[in-house]
Amino acid sequence: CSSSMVNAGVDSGMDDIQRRLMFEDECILVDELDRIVGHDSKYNCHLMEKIESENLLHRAFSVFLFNSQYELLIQQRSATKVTFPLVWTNTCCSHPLYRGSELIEKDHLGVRNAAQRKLFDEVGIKAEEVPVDEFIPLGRILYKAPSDGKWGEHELDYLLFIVRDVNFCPNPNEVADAKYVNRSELRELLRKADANESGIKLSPWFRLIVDNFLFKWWDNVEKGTLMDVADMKTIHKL
Ligand code: DMA
Ligand code: MN
Repeated sequence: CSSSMVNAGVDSGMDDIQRRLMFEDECILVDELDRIVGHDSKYNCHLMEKIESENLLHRAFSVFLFNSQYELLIQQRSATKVTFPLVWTNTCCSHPLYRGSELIEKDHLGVRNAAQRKLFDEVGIKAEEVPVDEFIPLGRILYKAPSDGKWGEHELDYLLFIVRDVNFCPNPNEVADAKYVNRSELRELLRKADANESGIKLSPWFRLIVDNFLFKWWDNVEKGTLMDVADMKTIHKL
């Protein structure tokens, strides 16, 4: 009996690489004030039933990378992603893991280290092209969002902006497509998503960030004044 037979029925259809990450990645559990309260597998942290019954909340990050033309790099998640497959979203999202380098709270270095790691794993951007000091943490949001079936998110999400010209080479297991958009191209994408046109869907966290912050912060990207809008004291409950 092959292992795929053994696994049939239990998360059947889950991509092997994504399944491995579900159990290998140990997420950081936090309370609503972002204080570390423990850790659990990525698998458990994204099961809606567990999120509800154990009130699991984990730490995450969302990177917004702009080029020197002030265009935003966005990606379409691959069909193999367990949560939110094929939706369009910001440059890169994931979780700082429960390990030394990603638990460093000073200057949010743990989250920056995780962002650098995942920009390479997902989008193929080399670490030297995204030095950790270049990430500008702008704020934190707290949100809950169901995905398909039994999966969902309940995250305390760090918003990290970076303005750099980079080379990218998406990992097809993570990313189906990636492209730069200017503000009007993003508005057109939002319109299509709202109109259910061409099957365009957006991730719930990207939509929340776009609707609450992105367009005003885009002005600061252009003016080089992102530091002025950084607020790492507030946790916005969206
Ligand atoms: C999780 O992203 C983080 C946010 C902000 C939604 P993800 O599902 O892409 O995580 P991973 O890349 O680790 O699967
Ligand atoms: Mn998550």
